[in-house]
Amino acid sequence: MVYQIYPRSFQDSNNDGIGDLNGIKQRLPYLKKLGVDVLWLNPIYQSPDVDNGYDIADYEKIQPDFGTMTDFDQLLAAIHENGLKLVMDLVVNHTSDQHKWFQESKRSQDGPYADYYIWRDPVDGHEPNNWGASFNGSAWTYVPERGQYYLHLFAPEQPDLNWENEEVRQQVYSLMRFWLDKGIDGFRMDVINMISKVPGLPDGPLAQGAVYGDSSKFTTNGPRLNEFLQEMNREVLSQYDVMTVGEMPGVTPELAQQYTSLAGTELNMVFQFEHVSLAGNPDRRLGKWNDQPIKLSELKKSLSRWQEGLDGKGWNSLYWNNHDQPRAVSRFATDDSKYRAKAAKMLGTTLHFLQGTPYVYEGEELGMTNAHYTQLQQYEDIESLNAFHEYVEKEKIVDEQTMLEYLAHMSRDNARTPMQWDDTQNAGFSAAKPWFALNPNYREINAKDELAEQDSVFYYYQKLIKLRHQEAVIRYGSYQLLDPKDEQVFAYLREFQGTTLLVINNFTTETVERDYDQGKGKLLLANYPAGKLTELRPYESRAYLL
Ligand code: TEU
Ligand code: CA
Repeated sequence: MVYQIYPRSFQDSNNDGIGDLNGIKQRLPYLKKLGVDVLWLNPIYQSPDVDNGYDIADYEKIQPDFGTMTDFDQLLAAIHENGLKLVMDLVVNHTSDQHKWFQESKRSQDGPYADYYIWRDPVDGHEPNNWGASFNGSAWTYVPERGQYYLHLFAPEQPDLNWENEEVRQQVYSLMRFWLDKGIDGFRMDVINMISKVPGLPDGPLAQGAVYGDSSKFTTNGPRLNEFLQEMNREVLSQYDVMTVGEMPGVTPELAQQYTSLAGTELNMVFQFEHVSLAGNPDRRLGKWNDQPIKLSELKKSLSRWQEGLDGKGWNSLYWNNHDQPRAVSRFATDDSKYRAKAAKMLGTTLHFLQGTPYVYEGEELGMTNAHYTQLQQYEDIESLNAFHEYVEKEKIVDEQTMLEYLAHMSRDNARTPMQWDDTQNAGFSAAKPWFALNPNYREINAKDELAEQDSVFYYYQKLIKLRHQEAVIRYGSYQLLDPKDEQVFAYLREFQGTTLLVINNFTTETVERDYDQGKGKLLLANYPAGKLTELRPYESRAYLL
């Protein structure tokens, strides 16, 4: 399994309020104890931090806040000494506007970097097309020096690289080799299915009343994507013993079969977005911003589609959480203190017994929750702040209170509060004021308490991770969903070489009766002490080997 670290929020070692590489090194014993195989770090490269490191100014330098290249080399060595592996974030759909390639590119229409980005002439004095950017506003920004617009699918400070340019691709391969030659063990590739755009860059469909068109049809899974990934694999990845996971908004199981095919010519796995996009706003202009619960039958349908779609053909990555998603226990179950720990274990069971590689995001193994902020000033993330300004203040399509509720439910900042190590000041994250406020519940939810309590979420995750290493049926078994329409229980079977695993999860605060013939099995794991065979208590979770 892979454990994701958001370096800014994990552990501060020099008390400047910002997590850093030495902090990660100090916490390796904790990660070892959990049973982690691989660590994935969010970007640690030099960056003006408009989007917390997803805007890279120099791919071969460490962001000074996080430490030095020597700190990095020592961290990597320590990770390997502990028998763990390290995967780095590769952000090459776009760079920072402060990157020297862009600084040169924006100067004039000729010169060695002129064609490194996607530049277009104005059309009738306007943007070249109607595309909106992910963090609101137009996807185009005008540069008077060139008399042209450049494309940025995210913030204006994140110009998209022009992958049609062979030299750009070679530059990317070269920076990949720089890190691989240091001995890292793979890459998580940021929005890697957005690198090939449909030629002509046609206008996108407009939702009712929307200001900008939706570019996704023309910017995800584009015509040259397979070709680019195969080239990258041939020239770089296949020369090393590494793992890869491509982040891919809008990917389908059919496409993921190609990208993660067992033939191994592109990537090992992808992050798909289906199960974290199930509840959108009925007003399509508001996109992901909503405060609705997810219907269990839909969640089951979506996860099952991926389980079946990739079985024997590709490989799934399994996640509830990452740095872009609200906390799973708050979103898919409950963070009410009465049930929180049970619910966190139940979600862990549901995910970890599926086929694929599980990803655990820092603090998920403690059952950390959403921050429940109520004021705009408490937010920091560019996506959240821009959305509020756009929809509440500019377009006036939602009122302030409602939008604050949407932020509390969906903001990426819910995932980015500092790690809760103990109940001392600043939760043991730092002696200084943290760069971003702690979730005030760190006195009740923290690693120190959980390590001292045998029945904690932490030790439950430890068991889940261990069981996957022990039981082949968890790793390789085929998958069958039971009772697809059941809105309370998520139950499924896995089967491998004559062994069957039955997994039962109550997603509600009610006690329900269910009979799956569990009496015939041997209990493998449960989040409650033994009870009545067919009775499932609130958020109860059980796994049996039949
Ligand atoms: O996210 C890609 C992505 O699709 C985003 O739109 C993300 O889903 C969004 O935050 C959720 O609404 C990646 C990174 O994970 C994210 O942190 C970056 O901001 C983004 O790319 C740009 O690099
Ligand atoms: Ca620090």
